[in-house]
Amino acid sequence: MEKKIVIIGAGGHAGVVKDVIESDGRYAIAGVIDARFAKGSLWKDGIYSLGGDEELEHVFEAGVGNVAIGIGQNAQLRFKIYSKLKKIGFKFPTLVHASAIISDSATIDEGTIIMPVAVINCYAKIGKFGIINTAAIVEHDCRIGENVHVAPGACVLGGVSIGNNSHVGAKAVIIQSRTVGENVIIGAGAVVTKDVSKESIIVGVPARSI
Ligand code: JB2
Repeated sequence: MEKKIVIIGAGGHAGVVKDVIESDGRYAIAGVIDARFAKGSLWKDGIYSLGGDEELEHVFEAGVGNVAIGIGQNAQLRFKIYSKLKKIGFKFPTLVHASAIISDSATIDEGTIIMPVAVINCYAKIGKFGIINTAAIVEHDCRIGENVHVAPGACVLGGVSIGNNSHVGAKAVIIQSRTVGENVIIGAGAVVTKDVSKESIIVGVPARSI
């Protein structure tokens, strides 16, 4: 019997997460949790809303033991939701789209979602509940912390370290062996050539702090 999973959030990112779950093939989607959609209303493609966050404990007690965080845009919110769901007892499977290429020697922690045609090369390590988004590349030996979002088309070259809660913008490039601190935002298209200290926002080519 397929195991059941619930998606938290029902916006744009959740739609891609739905596709990943279906492509991954190990879980049946029980519904979405989002106060924006009334309980019992159709979300999309035969998937219904189970109500808002106040329904989470009932959903868990009803036998839906797995969860996917379907909110992409806000790292703080993702962390808050992760902590709440963890307390209830949900499991956070790693979900991988069938088109992604992942080295056998790479490790990916719980709740991280690997989107279509992403590549994760050898000995890379990726922390909890992150997003490796569409067509992103995480090269060999990278160390990616928890709750990191590598946005579509970004390229993280070999041996890079990225701290918790950081965001690598779409099509950004981080040159090999650089270290990026926690809570950093790297703008879309930036080329990071130097180490980046925590809490910074950096943009441009070559990337500079703003
Ligand atoms: O606390 C919450 C909560 N806060 C917002 N609990 C639950 N269960 N749901 C919450 N939401 C819901 O997340 C909102 O009601 C909304 O439906 C959804 C966020 O949808 P939105 O489309 O605004 O953002 P997103 O995170 O799905 O997608 C953004 O980030 C992605 C990475 C967009 O910028 C996408 O284009 C981008 N690819």
